[in-house]
Amino acid sequence: MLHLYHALISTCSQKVRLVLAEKGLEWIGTEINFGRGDHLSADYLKLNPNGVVPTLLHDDHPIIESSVINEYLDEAFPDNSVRPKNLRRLAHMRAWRQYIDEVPTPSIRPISFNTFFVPIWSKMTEEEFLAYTERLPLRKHFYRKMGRKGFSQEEMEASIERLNQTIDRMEVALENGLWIVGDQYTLADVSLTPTIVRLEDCGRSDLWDRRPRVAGWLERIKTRPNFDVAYVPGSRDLGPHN
Ligand SMILES: N[C@@H](CCC(=O)N[C@@H](CS)C(=O)NCC(=O)O)C(=O)O
Repeated sequence: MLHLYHALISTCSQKVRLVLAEKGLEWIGTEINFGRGDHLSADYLKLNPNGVVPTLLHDDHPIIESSVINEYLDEAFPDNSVRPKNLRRLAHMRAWRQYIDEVPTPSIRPISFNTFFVPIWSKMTEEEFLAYTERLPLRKHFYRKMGRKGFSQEEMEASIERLNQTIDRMEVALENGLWIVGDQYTLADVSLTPTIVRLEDCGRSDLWDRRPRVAGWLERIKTRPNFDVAYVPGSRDLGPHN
């Protein structure tokens, strides 16, 4: 049995929902409400000591880290594979995945956080905000750097610069096929999807105005059957969440 702890708007959860949908797997979900602090409850921290989503339970065994979960799912349920069989292509896909985890995934956070979450934190007092961040196992310093008012213009620009690099690399990669590592839809495409969709939701689709292959890739991504299954209503809501 597959049980996913996730949040609709969480890009890391979207990655896993894309793979579950691509592989046609049945699962049950528990939605984590960040505003209520579900991710910091003692019970949830036993499953995921980092206090973040997603967490997958497979027959009650917890698996954490969205990229690890996605590889696990592809190994445990090999039908409709999202990884190349060829070892060199597999290494190439993993190099992409590593780059995505290191560069665009953290770079989308300042943009995402300023758009989605600052409206919530700006309502807290400084003491409430500091008390909240004190409880975060993984991100205390990241949140304090951000502060209640959000990331600075300088941080936002640095993030956009890194995301521009990613989009340039995608444009080059897509010269060789419909998908990032060739003609097979893989975990590289999955890992990039939530970041690119989030950029679009934050009003930054101008970043691929002059990257036609990336624009075409995004259209293909959105018409794949797994997309609407993973992006259930609410997954792209820009309003403040609690
Ligand atoms: N490396 C982790 C990161 C997970 C992560 O950062 N999840 C975010 C949502 S996308 C979260 O739970 N954030 C809660 C917080 O910032 O307190 C993964 O890929 O699973």
